[in-house]
Amino acid sequence: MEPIAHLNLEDPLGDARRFALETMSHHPFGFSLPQPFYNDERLFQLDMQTIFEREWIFAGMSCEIPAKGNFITLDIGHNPVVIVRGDGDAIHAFHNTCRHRGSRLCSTEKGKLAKLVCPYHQWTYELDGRLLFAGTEMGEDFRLEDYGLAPVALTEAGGYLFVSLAENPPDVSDLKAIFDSYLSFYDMANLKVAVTTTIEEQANWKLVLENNRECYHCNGSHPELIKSLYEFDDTEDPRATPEYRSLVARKQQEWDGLGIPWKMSWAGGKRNRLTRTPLVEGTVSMTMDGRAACRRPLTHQGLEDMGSLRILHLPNSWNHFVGDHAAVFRVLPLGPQRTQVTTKWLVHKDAVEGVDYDVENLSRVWDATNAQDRRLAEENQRGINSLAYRPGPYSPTYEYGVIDFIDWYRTTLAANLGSSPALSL
Ligand code: 3BY
Ligand code: FES
Ligand code: FE
Repeated sequence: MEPIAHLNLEDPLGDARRFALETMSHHPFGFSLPQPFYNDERLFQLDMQTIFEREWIFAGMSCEIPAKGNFITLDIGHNPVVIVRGDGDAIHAFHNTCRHRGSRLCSTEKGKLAKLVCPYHQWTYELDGRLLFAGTEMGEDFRLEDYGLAPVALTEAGGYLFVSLAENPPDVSDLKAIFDSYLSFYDMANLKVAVTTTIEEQANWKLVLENNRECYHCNGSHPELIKSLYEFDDTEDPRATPEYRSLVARKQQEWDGLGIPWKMSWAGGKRNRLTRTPLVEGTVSMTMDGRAACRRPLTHQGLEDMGSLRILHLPNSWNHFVGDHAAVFRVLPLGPQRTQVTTKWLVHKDAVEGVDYDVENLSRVWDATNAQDRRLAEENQRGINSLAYRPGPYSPTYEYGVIDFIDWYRTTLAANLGSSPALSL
């Protein structure tokens, strides 16, 4: 496909780009960002161009499209994307826009179809994107093969689906390796979504991520979550108490004996982190009573106390896998101060609702936690919008995860600004 020409007469983001590069080059390490990064429309657009249209974005799980013709959609800013399973287990991702006059093709979040048929004038595409039918009135020179759907880069890693809108997406081999190895332990092809929630937070996407990257606020804000989750973000948390460290050592020995992977792994610098941490002693799941919410395990092995496998994917996902279910979170920016957060609770596909699990019990802890985090992020945004806001220091021990996220953000922003011909100064 021809590259898309950008209207660049006045270079509307030129100032934003210069501001971002200039500010980032002086920004003190370990401090929150200057105000415009959290609330300005132009810097938001810059984030979309340099991060969300370039990096690998968590889209969904392959178990959501188990059969040929199953699809899911998502919007990355103004870019509707559709992911569909085709022949022979192949998964395809496309820009969800018709090659006739651009209508969006699939308008629901998920579904099943035999072909991709445009609702406007019924141009019809094969599941691999080839245009099959465009009526009989397109003129003699019209060639179906010139109007296939525009592909979007897709990576499947351990049952996760990532898409990148970039022409040359970042290398992803290390991501694939760690996801495939960690998640092979789970029956990923045989999971299903038990329930999904989508909330909109009136806060910049980076505030949603920053809030997730620390548990400084957990004791004060998350009474349900701290019943099962320790405030330590990983097994090397600098604040970890001797009791926690000895619990970690004990559990790791136990997990080694059972063949349950737990080692902390990184990919893409600070982009991905996978690690298993113990749950609060006496609990095996993120539920109100700490007991499993689903009788069917996620693994082939059965229901052991396997703590939580915590998966971080920047810029837009965090995840918890406990023995009986998983909670996967997807963040998509909607505007400078608006962010969509979608949570999916996964269980084994053979688990029967009302018999093996109860949706309310399954989702209660993270439903409450999401609502609490939403209020925190929104209050954070309101205060940042003040004339008096100045970047403030992150705690090196309590907020090292936030420091890592901001460091990833500024490095990625600078690298992508510098490397993109369309965006270079
Ligand atoms: O568990 C999480 O996903 C993050 C880390 C700590 C706070 N927050 C709930
Ligand atoms: Fe899709 Fe016309 S816009 S068929
Ligand atoms: Fe929180």
